[in-house]
Amino acid sequence: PAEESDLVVRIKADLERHNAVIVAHYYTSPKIQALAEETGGCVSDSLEMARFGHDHPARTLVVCGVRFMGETAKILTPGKRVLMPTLEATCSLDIGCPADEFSAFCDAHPDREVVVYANTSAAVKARADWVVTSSIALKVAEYLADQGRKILWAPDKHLGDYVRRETGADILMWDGACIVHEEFKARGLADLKKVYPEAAVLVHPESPAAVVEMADRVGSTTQIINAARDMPNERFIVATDQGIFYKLQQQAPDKEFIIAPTAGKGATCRSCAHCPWMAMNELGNLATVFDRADNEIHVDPAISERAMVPLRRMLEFSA
Ligand code: CIZ
Ligand code: SF4
Repeated sequence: PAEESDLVVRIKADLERHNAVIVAHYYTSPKIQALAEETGGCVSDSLEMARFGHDHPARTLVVCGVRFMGETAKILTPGKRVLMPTLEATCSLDIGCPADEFSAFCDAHPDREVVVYANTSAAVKARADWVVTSSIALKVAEYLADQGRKILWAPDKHLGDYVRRETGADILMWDGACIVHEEFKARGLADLKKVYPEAAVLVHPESPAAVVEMADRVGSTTQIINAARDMPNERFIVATDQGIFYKLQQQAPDKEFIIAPTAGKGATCRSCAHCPWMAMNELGNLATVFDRADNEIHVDPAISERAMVPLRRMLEFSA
């Protein structure tokens, strides 16, 4: 539509004028991902978003994703201005892990290395020894287990459970979950596999254990995209946010991708398996991102300085 192309023209001009670049997540809408690519920005997972924002020379980062991603960008590059289409875009993992309660939990278990998922607030990261994303969770847990360290893990219990099963690490778990991935159902997936027995099943480890167990590959968004490109299968059943279909189709245009069922039945679902907070990033609010006063990320300097330690460790560990 004409209106959309007007918005795109305006966003492109504003990016240039403000020496800004878009840093977008795979779960945002195809329009935002395409625009990020066209304008020299990045489309990736939270780990690569952090790295890209840190390394890119632009003075302003426009983070299209959810709030913790904006905060991570600000912490890693305090000298840059970090804007988001809306600061309302949060995450059930972040909401479910308030810093004061989490800090008390850590205080009660001083013998454990504190490992938190990137999907947390700056204040929670400031209490952590390690920050991980799903791309490097296994490696960090293995590294700590090899040294005989016990782990306090937060906030995603499904990812933590998966890491425990795979590494045998001694993990004490916070009780959090992603509202999107938690909805994938093993029963429905079993039914769908009967319809498409030759399809490979790709699963994000924020999903429940019964779904993870049925996977041909378990991995982060980037690992899922790479698997779809590299595996010989022509059809894939994918258990992660539907936003990823943009990249999946781009990287493997001849292959077919089917969303894993979120109901108990085999029927696929087009309106679910999509993060409501990621969906808050739209061309409309992106077009006014430089004009408002309510959408810049600020992080308390003391918290920021402390949170930078485990975040830097994350980037170095995965380098
Ligand atoms: O579920 C999320 O929010 C993910 C997969 C974040 C990330 O690490 O890219
Ligand atoms: Fe959080 Fe899940 Fe949304 Fe990712 S998909 S931002 S983990 S609620």
